[in-house]
Amino acid sequence: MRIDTLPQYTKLPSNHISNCTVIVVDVLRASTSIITAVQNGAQQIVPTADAGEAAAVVGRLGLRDCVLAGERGGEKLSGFDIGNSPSEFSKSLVGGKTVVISTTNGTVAIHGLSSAKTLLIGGMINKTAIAKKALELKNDVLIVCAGTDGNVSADDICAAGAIADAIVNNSDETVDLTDFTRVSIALYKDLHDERFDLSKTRHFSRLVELGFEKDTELCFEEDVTDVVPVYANGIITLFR
Ligand code: 3SL
Ligand code: MG
Repeated sequence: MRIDTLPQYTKLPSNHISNCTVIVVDVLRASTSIITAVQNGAQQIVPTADAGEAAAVVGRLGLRDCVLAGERGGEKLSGFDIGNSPSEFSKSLVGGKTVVISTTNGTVAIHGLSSAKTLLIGGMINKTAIAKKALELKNDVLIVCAGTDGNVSADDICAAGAIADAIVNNSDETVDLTDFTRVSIALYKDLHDERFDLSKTRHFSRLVELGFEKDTELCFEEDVTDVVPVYANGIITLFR
């Protein structure tokens, strides 16, 4: 098995990913919110790239069974039920419901990677569970960091490294790692051993400025859940 890592989301030709397990990582915060929503019993999650489309989907499905979630610039979109803080996707709110979500980078990346053989949503909170699932699937893995506003985001690189490290640690066979995957594992280990200060990085510090410090802590908790969300046919559900 080979693990490659893309530092930031960019459109890829379908044939590049049609035989791969792709893991999308937007650790701050879309991936973590989506994993939390699935963990808390959301029946399905509909990610949309566009905020207007999200509202239209809710209109079509009927408001009573839907939760409309999303952000732009980190802040809740006007008229939406909730923003993009993982803690907002509580059991009492999302249990048994359809969550329609639109975020600046994460949901755009999920859409753009839909031609993957299998498309999984990863973060720190499910790093070992997703690593084991990727090993079960036996295909080459491409970890795609969503990035922030078209830039590389160190938070995503650390989480990608955490997932790649978990794959290596749970594999019985030698795993072939590309150079950037090795870089991401090294950054994750530096974060883990407090040699790298993520709080100084751009997206992390912006979220703290906006008052979302608690989210940055939640998003970097490791192995909180075994839930692995999968995206297929326009919806995210629990991978079984
Ligand atoms: O870009 C995204 O998809 C969001 O996760 C960004 S934020 O953390 O909600 O600002
Ligand atoms: Mg992000």
